[in-house]
Amino acid sequence: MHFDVVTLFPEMILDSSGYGVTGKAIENKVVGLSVWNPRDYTQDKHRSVDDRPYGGGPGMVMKYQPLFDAVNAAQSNNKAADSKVVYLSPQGKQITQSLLLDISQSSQLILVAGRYEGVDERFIDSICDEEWSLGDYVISGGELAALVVIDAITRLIPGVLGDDDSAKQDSYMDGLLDYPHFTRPEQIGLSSVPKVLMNGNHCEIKQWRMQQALGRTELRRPDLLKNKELNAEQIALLEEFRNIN
Ligand code: 9D3
Repeated sequence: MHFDVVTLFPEMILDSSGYGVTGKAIENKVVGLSVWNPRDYTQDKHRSVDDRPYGGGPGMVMKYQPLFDAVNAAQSNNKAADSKVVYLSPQGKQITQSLLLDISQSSQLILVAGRYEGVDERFIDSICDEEWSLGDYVISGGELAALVVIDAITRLIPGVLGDDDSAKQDSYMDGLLDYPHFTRPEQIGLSSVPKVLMNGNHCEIKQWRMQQALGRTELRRPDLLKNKELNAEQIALLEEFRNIN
C-alpha cells in the first residue's frame, strides 16, 4: 500500500507517522508514504491555496486548482492500477473497520486533508472517489483523520503485526469489545485479580474472557451485538453473565 496525503501541513503527517506500527511498516517498506502540498502547485505569486466563499459567510474555501494538481501529481508519481482518492470531511461516510479492510486491498490511497471551511465542491465531484468522516464531532482539519486512516489500514496489512501481537486476536472475538486485562501485582488495595485467571486452566480462562467480552458488549454497546450471530455456547455464557451481574 502506498499512502499519499495532500495537505497544507505535510510535517504534521511526516512527524507523526514515524512511530510504532506505522513507523516500522514504513521503515520495512511494507507501506509507502508521500505528502503533497497544494501550495507547491499554486500558480499566482502569492501562492494562494484558499479564497472567500461565493455567497458570502465566514471562513475560507480551499481553491480547486492547487488541490487538483496536487492529487494529479500523486497519481502520476505512482500509476497504481487500483488507486482511490478519499476526501476527509465531516460530510463523509463514517469510517468503520470493514470499510478500511476493504480499502486495504488497494495499492494506492490518496488522502486529501482539508483546512478552513473545506474545499471547492467541484474538486470533490471531479476527482474524489469517496468522502470519509471520523464521526460526529468537529476537528480543525483532515490531517488527524488521515493519520487515523493510515494507522488503522497499516495494521491490517499482512505481515505488519507480529503473530503474537495482542491486536491479532482469534477471529471469534471479532465485533465484540475486549475482555478486562490484569497484570501484577495480584492485589491493589481491596481489588484482586479474578481467581479464574490465576488457576492455569486455559479452557476456563478462555470461556471467562468470552463471557466478559459478551457481557461488556451487551452493557456498553448493545448495537454491536445486534449485528452479530452468537453460537449456542456464547448465548449460554451471556445468559449466565446477566444472572451474575
Ligand atoms: C465549525 C466549522 N463547521 C461549520 C458548520 C464546518 C467544518 C469545517 C471544517 C467542520 C470541520 C471542519 C474540519 N474537519 C475536517 O476536516 C474533518 C473531520 C471532522 O471535523 N470531523 C470528523 N471527521 C473529519 S474528517 C475531516
